[in-house]
Amino acid sequence: MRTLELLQNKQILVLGLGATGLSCARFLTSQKFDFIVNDSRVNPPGVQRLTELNPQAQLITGRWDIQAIAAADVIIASPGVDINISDISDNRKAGSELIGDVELFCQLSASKIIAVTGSNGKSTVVSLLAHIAQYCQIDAALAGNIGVPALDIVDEDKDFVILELSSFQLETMASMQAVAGTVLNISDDHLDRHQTMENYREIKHKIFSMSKRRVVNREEAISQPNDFSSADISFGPGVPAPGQFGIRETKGIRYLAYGDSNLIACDHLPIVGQHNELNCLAALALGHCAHWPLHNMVQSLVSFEGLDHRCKQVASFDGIKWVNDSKATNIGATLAAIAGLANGNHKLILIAGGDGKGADFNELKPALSQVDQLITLGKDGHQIAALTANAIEVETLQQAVQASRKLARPGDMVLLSPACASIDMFNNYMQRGDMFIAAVREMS
Ligand code: UMA
Ligand code: ADP
Repeated sequence: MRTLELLQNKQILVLGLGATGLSCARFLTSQKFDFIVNDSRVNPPGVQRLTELNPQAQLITGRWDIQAIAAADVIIASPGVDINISDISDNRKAGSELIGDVELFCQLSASKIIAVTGSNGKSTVVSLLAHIAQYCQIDAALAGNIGVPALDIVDEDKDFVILELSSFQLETMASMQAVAGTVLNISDDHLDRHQTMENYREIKHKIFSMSKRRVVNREEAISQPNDFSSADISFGPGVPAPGQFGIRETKGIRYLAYGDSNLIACDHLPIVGQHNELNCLAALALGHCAHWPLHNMVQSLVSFEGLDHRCKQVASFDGIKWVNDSKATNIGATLAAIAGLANGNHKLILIAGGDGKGADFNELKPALSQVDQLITLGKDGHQIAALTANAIEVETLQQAVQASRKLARPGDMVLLSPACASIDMFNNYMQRGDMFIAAVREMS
């Protein structure tokens, strides 16, 4: 770990006391820095743990403390805290530093970083990279938006750190120098915070200016840097040019491919759907930029089981398949699930709805023609139901599961892929997915 000038003899303020705030508190305490924590909620989740960690730490809750903000030399904001609100932006003193925990990590860590952002697929790709690293016996750790605050691993001094980065984290970053970075894709998400797609895209694209090699989705213009060129390494669903990653069909079999070489038949991949083929290509391209051995990386793909709550079949009874895609918290993810799972041979029943985070649901409309029955719930369920004539609106997830059971016939598939965040009805997407599984199992 490098030493850090930034924090020496400074007034340090941590905003937010969730996983990130606690991780900052742990780090600052271990390095013997004094600090204040401010959380605008009355009873934030980490109070007890902060007291155990550092009984001297000053905690202010229930409001943003304008005086503490004005006095701070360094403000470390949690990703969920909107740094553009006036309480924060209007009251900072001139010359103060406003950073996130990942920025601090990047200034401290000497590990080589592989950085991944995108609207969808981040957790899948970083977990796949961690799986590949383990298979190839590469010393690597996983951190960031995946759920491990970056500072929690800063003293591990790994050869590689694989960082999952959200737009919220990128917003407060400037000095990362990743060996490779990618924007997997961009679709409407978090516009309640970022306001416009232009702004959201600009924040996502910050990853490119902080990466030595850029891994680019060549099929999606919005994800590409403005100066995208053949010097970049690209991935996409088409046949790859030399030095690029893509898909090639040979004698009726589709393969992941690198330039002229077919690497592995897509049928042999354990995670399904075209979106997961792209995720595999992106992971291979990132690993390749880090000089990981391509042959071993490809071998490792077959043993990657994918993550829970992402297009996973969770039950099959009476000939009906039940698929949990609770992590589909935006329209792009639900579009990918429908594209991957709709199939003229069976009826598809889709359960959707929740908190749409300001998204324009019209983008869902064309894909709904592949859905035989739509069942909606939640805060914005009505908006989704209004897109099609064949929608049923329900109050609870249990009712949605019961209604699906009544409608489904042997051979059909029921897919929970909400296109919305879960916070209007559940603690998080995991709880939503677990409750779906419980309701389905109860019926079986
Ligand atoms: N808080 C306030 N005022 C606010 C908002 C939040 O005081 O207006 C406080 C809350 O009371 C709470 C704390 O801030 O005490 C929570 O901070 P946080 O929302 O930043 O959450 P953390 O627990 O620190 O988790 C964050 C990420 N959360 C968000 O970006 C919302 C986690 O991503 C991440 O795993 C973790 O840091 C470690 O890096 C979660 C997420 O939902 C999974 N990410 C979004 C997504 O994937 O779409 C971006
Ligand atoms: P993130 O970490 O970006 O939220 P996840 O890997 O957790 O991504 O997947 C979130 C949702 O997006 C799931 O519903 C998953 O099926 C879907 N998904 C995964 N990869 C892609 C992709 N490349 N394009 C579109 N949707 C995807």
